[in-house]
Parts: sequence; structure tokens; C-alpha cells
Amino acid sequence: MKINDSLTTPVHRTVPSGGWSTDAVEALFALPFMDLLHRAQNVHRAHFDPNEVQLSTLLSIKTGGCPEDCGYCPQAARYHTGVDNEAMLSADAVIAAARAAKAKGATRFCMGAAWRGPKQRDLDRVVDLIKAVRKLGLETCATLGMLRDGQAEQLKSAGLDYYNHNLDSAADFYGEIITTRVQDDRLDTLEKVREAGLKVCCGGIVGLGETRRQRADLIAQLANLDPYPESVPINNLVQVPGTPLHGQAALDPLEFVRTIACARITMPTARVRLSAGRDKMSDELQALCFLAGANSIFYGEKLLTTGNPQAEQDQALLGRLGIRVARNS
Ligand code: SAM
Ligand code: DTB
Ligand code: SF4
Repeated sequence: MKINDSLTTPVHRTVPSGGWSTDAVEALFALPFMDLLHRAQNVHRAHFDPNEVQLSTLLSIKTGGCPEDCGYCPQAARYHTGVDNEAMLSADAVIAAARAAKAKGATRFCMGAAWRGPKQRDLDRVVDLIKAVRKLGLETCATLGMLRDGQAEQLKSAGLDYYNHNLDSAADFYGEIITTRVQDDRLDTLEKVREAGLKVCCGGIVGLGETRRQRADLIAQLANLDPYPESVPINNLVQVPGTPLHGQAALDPLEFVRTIACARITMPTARVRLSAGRDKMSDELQALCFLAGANSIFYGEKLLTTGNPQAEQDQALLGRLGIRVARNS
């Protein structure tokens, strides 16, 4: 079946010339739910096996004490969330976690650090970790904050596959959530990552109190990165007591599904990851997210500091849906 065979609604059928405008993505969001999901499924099926999901396991290699003020984040030193400023994990602890992730079926191992950006001595240690995790036969991803000139190249030489750095939200909402950096800083790091030849993992977080138009702006910005990211995590806010966003009205779950569908339609060949927030989602809601084109999850009982479904629970869910684990990235 061709992508647009069954589309009856007169919105953009292919990538609009000049890229995706916020208006065009907002028009996708506004489609009747069934039309939006049908369109997302068609795009998904044109590029992926619809019955496969890729599994990434996260590990926080340096937890807490972060100097940034991201309003959603339990690791910011300035919020009292009960997350302590810990030392970096030992290489043995990281390798053991990576081995366990592989044994449970993950194909990618993502190491996160609560830094504004890595200092050179931090980066040297991460380089060793990447080499060790790679030897286990896992794909590697790192999320270490903003990178300075030359740092992305060092990560690439170590064998890193992906660098995760999210745009997080709409350009005109970013400043309401984070004041210690600007979104252009994020774009600058993403450019360094691309230039070094690393694959880009870049997405965002919804449920922050943004409007639908702002969600559309986030998706349009991601889709207009040239090329768009290979991996697109869509996080639903995990509300952590002590953070400024604790108590924020929850996003309508169907609006979350719409966000996934819009990511799928605008970034047809990307792995769209159903990311933070799954712990609070029913099996049925997650199934809708897969129907909307999500084909990756964070797998393992912890994200960085907050909970995630148990591996056994996810295996049962994938089994119920007849979904296999993707072997390729
Ligand atoms: N410190 C690095 C940075 O900010 O780029 C890397 C780690 S940071 C925790 C990675 C991403 O996790 C953020 O960009 C945000 O999208 C997501 N995140 C953080 N806290 C979250 C929360 N409470 N709920 C959902 N997603 C969250
Ligand atoms: C991403 O987009 N989401 C992950 C990963 N990249 C690093 C992190 C989610 C963090 C959720 C809050 C926590 O566990 O601390
Ligand atoms: Fe620090 Fe990253 Fe958390 Fe922001 S999201 S406070 S940069 S760890």
C-alpha cells in the first residue's frame, strides 16, 4: 500500500516544500483521531515492520547535583527532590548493568549524566565506558549535556553510536521551563554531534503546560533538522515532588498519542521512542502509541532516577500485542 492511498483529509500529503511549518503540523494534530492514526500507520508501514519495537536501556552514570534549572528535572541541585549528588559510577558497575540489559534483550545502552556539559576528565572516563559497552555487542548512546568543540569527535572515536540531546519544547516556551541556557545552545550541540558523524537522538517532553501549537512547533523543529534525528524520544512529564512542574495538569493521554503520530508522519524513518511516563500508562494506551507509530521504548525498571515498567511486564505487553524485539537499530 502506498503511504497516502487511504487519506481522505486534505492536509499535506508529503513533506511540504520548505520543510514542516508549525501550521502544517498543527493541522495534523487537528485531524480526526482515526484519520491521524490511519495516516501514521500507513507511514509507519511504508518504512518499518509494524510488529517490531527496539529496546534501549538507560543508566544514570552520574546522578544528581546538576547546576541547570530544567523545571521538570529531579536531578537539578536547586530542587529538593530527594535525589542526591552522587559520584560517577565505577566502570565495573556500568559494565555489569550493560551486561544485564543485554541479557534481558536490550539492543542499545544509553548512559546519562546530570551535567551541564562534560569536563575533559569526565569525558575521558565516558570514553572508556563506551569502549567497554561496545565490546559487549550493544549499541551505545550517551547523554551528557552540552558539548564543546572536539568533544563529539572524541565520543565518535570511542565508538559511540548515538548522542541524545533533546530540544525539549517549543522555541517560545523553552524559556518558561529552563533559564540557565537557551534553546540555541541545544541546537549548537546538535550541530557538533552531526558534524562528528554521530547519529542523533533528539526529542522532547510534553505535559509541561505547553499548548497544542507549542507541541506542533516542537515536532516541526525536530522534523526540520537536516537531516532529522534517527531517534526521537517523546517523553511525557514524570511529575516529581520538589520540581516546579510537580502538580501540573496532566496531558490528555489521547493528545500524547497524537504527538507520537505527528512525530511518525513528519519523521518517517526515525525510531520514535515512547519514552518517560510509561509507568503510568495502561497497556491499552501504550498499544495506541505503537499504533500511532512508536517503535522503540526505554526498557528496564528505571529511567534515570524515576521508575519504568519491569522488564517482565514489558515482555508480557509485547507478547499480548504480538510485537517482536527489533534486532537492528
Ligand atoms: N543532562 C542532560 C541533558 O539535559 O541534556 C542529559 C540527561 S536529561 C535527564 C535527558 C532528558 O530527559 C531531558 O532532556 C528531558 O527531555 C528528559 N527528562 C528529564 N526529566 C524528566 C521528567 N521528569 N519527565 C520526563 N522527561 C524528563
Ligand atoms: C530521554 O529523552 N528521556 C530519557 C533519556 N532521554 C535520557 C530520560 C528520562 C528521564 C526521566 C526522569 C528521570 O528518570 O530522572
Ligand atoms: Fe541537568 Fe539534564 Fe536535568 Fe536539565 S535535564 S537539570 S541539564 S540533568
